[in-house]
Amino acid sequence: MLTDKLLTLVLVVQPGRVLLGMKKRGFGAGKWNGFGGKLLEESGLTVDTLHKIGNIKFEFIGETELLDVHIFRADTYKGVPTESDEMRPQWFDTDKIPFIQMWADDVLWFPLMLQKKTFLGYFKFHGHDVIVEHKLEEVVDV
Ligand code: 6OG
Repeated sequence: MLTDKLLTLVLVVQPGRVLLGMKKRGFGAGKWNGFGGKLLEESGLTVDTLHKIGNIKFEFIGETELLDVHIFRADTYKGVPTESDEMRPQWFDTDKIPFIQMWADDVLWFPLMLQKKTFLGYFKFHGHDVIVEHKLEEVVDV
């Protein structure tokens, strides 16, 4: 039986660039990613408006937890991106996003995010690197 685990993921996006954090420990360590709600605070930033842009469910073969990740975009922020024990923030030009060092699903939905589109997805992973099945659709509203 699969149990749902709700998670949030926030992408701070400005014209031509996106803020990512290098996850230093825990789930997804060694990968660049957006920020979990708590990690955004820990990285020295606050955001005013979060636009809900997507929902992706992740299944990992052999594991009983289904990650139900709610994805938000922030176009403005306050504060200075600051390294914490968990995350090292860095801006990337949108044509130089380090997909090689990111979760394998990101290369598929980041283009939708950058075009300010909304989407629903499902990804089934074998281990942490291989996608064996996926669905991704643009929707009018999430
Ligand atoms: P914490 O352990 O930091 O929550 N997350 C994923 N993000 C992407 N881009 N792809 C995935 O593919 C992900 N699986 C989880 C959700 C983990 C953070 O990582 C995100 C959370 O923001 C499998 O609390």
